[in-house]
Amino acid sequence: MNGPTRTTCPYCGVGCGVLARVAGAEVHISGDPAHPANRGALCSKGAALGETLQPTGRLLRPRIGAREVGWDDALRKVATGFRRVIERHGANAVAFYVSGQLLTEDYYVANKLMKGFIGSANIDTNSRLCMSSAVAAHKRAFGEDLVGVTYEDLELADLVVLVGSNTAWCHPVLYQRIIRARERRPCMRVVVIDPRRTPTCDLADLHLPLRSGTDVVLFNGLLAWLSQQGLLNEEFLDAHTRGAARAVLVAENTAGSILAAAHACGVDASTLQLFYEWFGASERVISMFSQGVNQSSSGTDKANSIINVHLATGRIGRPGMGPFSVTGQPNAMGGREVGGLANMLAAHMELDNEEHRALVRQFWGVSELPERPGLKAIELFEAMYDGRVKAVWIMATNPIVSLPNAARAREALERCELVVVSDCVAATDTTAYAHVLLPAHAWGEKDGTVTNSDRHISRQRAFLAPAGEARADWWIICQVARRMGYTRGFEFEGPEQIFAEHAALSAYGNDGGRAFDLGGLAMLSAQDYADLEPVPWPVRKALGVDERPAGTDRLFTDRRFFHPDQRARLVATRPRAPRYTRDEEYPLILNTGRIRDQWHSMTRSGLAPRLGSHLPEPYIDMHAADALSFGLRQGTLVRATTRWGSLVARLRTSGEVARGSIFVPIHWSDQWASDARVGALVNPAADPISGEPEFKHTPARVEPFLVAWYGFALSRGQIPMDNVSWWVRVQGLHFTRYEMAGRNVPGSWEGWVRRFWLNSPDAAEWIEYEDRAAGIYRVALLRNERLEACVFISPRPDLPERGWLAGLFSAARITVQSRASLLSGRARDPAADTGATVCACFGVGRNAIKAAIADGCRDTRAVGERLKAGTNCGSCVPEIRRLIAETAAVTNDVARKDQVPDDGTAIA
Ligand SMILES: Nc1nc2c(c(=O)[nH]1)N[C@H]1C(S)=C(S)[C@@H](COP(=O)(O)OP(=O)(O)OC[C@H]3O[C@@H](n4cnc5c(=O)[nH]c(N)nc54)[C@H](O)[C@@H]3O)O[C@H]1N2
Ligand SMILES: Nc1nc2c(c(=O)[nH]1)N[C@H]1C(S)=C(S)[C@@H](COP(=O)(O)OP(=O)(O)OC[C@H]3O[C@@H](n4cnc5c(=O)[nH]c(N)nc54)[C@H](O)[C@@H]3O)O[C@H]1N2
Ligand code: SF4
Ligand SMILES: [Mo]
Repeated sequence: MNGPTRTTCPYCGVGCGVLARVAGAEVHISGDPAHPANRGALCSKGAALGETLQPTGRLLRPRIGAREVGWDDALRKVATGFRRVIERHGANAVAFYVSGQLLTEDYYVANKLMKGFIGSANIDTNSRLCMSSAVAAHKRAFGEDLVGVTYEDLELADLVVLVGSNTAWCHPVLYQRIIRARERRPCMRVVVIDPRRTPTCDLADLHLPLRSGTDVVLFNGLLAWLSQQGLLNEEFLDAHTRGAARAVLVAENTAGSILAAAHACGVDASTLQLFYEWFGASERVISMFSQGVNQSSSGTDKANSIINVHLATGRIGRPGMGPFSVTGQPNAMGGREVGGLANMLAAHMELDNEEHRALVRQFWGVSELPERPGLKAIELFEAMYDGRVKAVWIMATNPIVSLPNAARAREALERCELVVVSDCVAATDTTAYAHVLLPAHAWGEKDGTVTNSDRHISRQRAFLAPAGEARADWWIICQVARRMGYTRGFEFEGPEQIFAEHAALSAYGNDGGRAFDLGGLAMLSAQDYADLEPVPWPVRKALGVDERPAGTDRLFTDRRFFHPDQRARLVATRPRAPRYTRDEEYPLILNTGRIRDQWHSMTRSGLAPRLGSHLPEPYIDMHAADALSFGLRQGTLVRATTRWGSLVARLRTSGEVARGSIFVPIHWSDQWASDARVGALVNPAADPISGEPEFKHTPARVEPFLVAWYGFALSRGQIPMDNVSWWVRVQGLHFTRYEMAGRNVPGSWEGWVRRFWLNSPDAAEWIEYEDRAAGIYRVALLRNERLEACVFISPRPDLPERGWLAGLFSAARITVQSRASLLSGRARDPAADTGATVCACFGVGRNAIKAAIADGCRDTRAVGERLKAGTNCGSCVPEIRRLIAETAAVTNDVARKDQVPDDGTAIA
């Protein structure tokens, strides 16, 4: 067995270091204790990476249409296709749509090709949907897109404010770092500002469930209050900022008193006052914000209203304080560095800055550069829709799932003359529309760098041979560039050469006026690059002969900002209502976001059985009282509809969602469910400054989706789902699970099952049970004493739990005892049925945890000691705590009439 490869997690922007050890056909994954982001910890997604590396489903060879072709044919097709469109319609008729999941090196050459050589700025990225409001706010406040803090600052803070961030699920290792820090320093307080009561609130001393979209009022109110209390840092404001007086005046005029602000935000005035007082009294404050802030038609103002209160109190550039926009994707930050957004140039230089353009022209050796921004994501798809853009190359993103108004995006691709898609996976909702498909390296094969949320540049290193004929994204781009005739500028032979050029550009003509400077890394040898340790930028060129270039943990320590006058700006922010608000026809607000164990459109995380068991299905989460008033029951199917589209999913009443809104997770595409692409429902409004879509606020309505039967199947083989009205597919260990429902009851269930689903002609053994009058049918299929498949049908959604049955697929043979209980779906020994997974790391189920609690485990520590649950990544601790609280409530015999009965559906 070889030593482990040190690499970086391909999921979230925390950017954890990972050790990957290849042992035969298996890859063992663990956290890298030497990486500053995680110091050895991993969350459930990172820990399950080993389960996602199988070749099943990979795109292995280039394709033109349905035909597999050689690389040369595919590359030539792309190059000539793009050339032809450019010759006929000009450079602005082509576009790239790229992603924060590319490596910096891939991203750099994509940007260079489009802006430097093709001569259009039509390259935009899915970061437009993610970070662009933060980018715009940073530029307004600091003169450059800068995140000043380091993760350590979170641990040093006395007050951590989490705004629009479900940190526990979306940045789990950071969340654990906050928890640990608070254990060490109990004086630390945590405030969560989110309309939902998310699992992140488990840690919160205070939760402000503000009305969706009202963050600017809340922070304007804080600014006004700080000013009234004489808590502004006048010295700092005078010496290092501009715009304070106006910002305060506008804040006072728009937020008014605490009472008025509380009213507008729909929160309790005394709670709001408490938050303001804590903020006022804590010098060391971190305000960490994410998509509840960015993904809004006032996202840029929301972010500036947060930055304002830090500037106004001078709480920036020192340990334990500052505004902190966390990045989502593994290389969202790297993409901003290379200029992957349509309104940036490269290396934090600006398109509309003549001096910057001149520098980049010289550096790239080109005579012209676009002077105006290209099309931003939504505009880009609109331009495809109406024919202005005729050729597009999509890399490492799945827009048919992730764009707002996704049905329109699909039509746009249908209308586009040439759609090229680079992906690692063959079947995605987007690859279905590609004329040319290019197979890219996946994680484990990729080799390059990424930058995480606190500016640490880390290496992703390859430890696997590429699957099939997959190639590096940078290689693919350079090959197309050369075939388009750009023979100079794309001769790179490895990612280290690209990185060196990127680093050199960042230092080119940079006299300190641009913070983004990797001058110290521009001369790395191939070996230095191979060995590169995580380092936070800026990494300036060392001046002394023996000095090694060092990174920079914290920015703004010298109180110098990057506007020409070196002062920061407070931006006067006026609250605006979301673009579309609810009305009689659409009385609810649709909020969308993430769940703990899935990543975006599930092309990777969907493959890992242990990630599929926590929340296996899409759902519509709603307040129990609203459910009652709309006549909907937990566990039944519900259709949610907006002016743009609709979906069908099971109803959940978790208690997390406030009245008047619903929450739907973003992850399910057409590959995994019949009708659950939430992007199809999202309105197309965007922030006027950043162009970031309003993913968190679309007026919606709900109604029952009536079906005649519910069912599920677990099967070793695939089962076609074309004869059902609704389905979801879940990857299990040695089986696939299908949740399904239908509007028509077949004459004979047995006939139906044999004909459509389990048509096995061989000598498999059938065990059946049917209660025709009750509409219940159950069948199990055994082959060589192993469970091959089972199907459960009922007119109601109260089917047996799937956990115990799922475990039978790992059994070498089905014992006589389990045969007897197979069709009941319940183990005879209740302890054998551990229930739906809560702890993904150790595969501990809900029933097992409940049993431990009943047996005397009264806190999460005791549960951890007994079952290990919650002791690895810790992301399930909030859920375990809730189970403990529920059990306590039950044993205290508290009458809980409002509780919706547990109907046995799989959703915990
Ligand atoms: N498990 C998992 N982790 C991920 C990802 C994933 O797919 N799965 N994706 C990664 C990516 S790319 C990103 S961008 C991040 C996103 O990380 P987060 O931003 O933490 O995740 P979201 O669930 O999109 O949204 C955060 C919260 O915003 C709240 N919100 C909605 N409207 C408002 C509002 O008006 N004001 C406020 N204050 N809050 C509001 C929502 O209720 C939600 O809880 O996660 C990253 N990490
Ligand atoms: N409703 C709603 N929609 C949202 C959001 C929301 O909160 N609500 N959030 C938005 C945000 S913040 C984000 S970041 C986006 C994410 O949305 P997407 O970027 O569309 O989501 P992914 O599923 O990550 O898509 C990545 C694709 O690239 C492929 N891929 C992975 N690695 C590589 C690689 O190295 N090379 C190549 N060529 N391909 C690769 C994957 O197989 C997958 O098909 O979703 C946005 N959409
Ligand atoms: S927190 Fe989890 S998903 Fe994010 S980088 Fe770390 S291990 Fe990966
Ligand atoms: Mo994101």
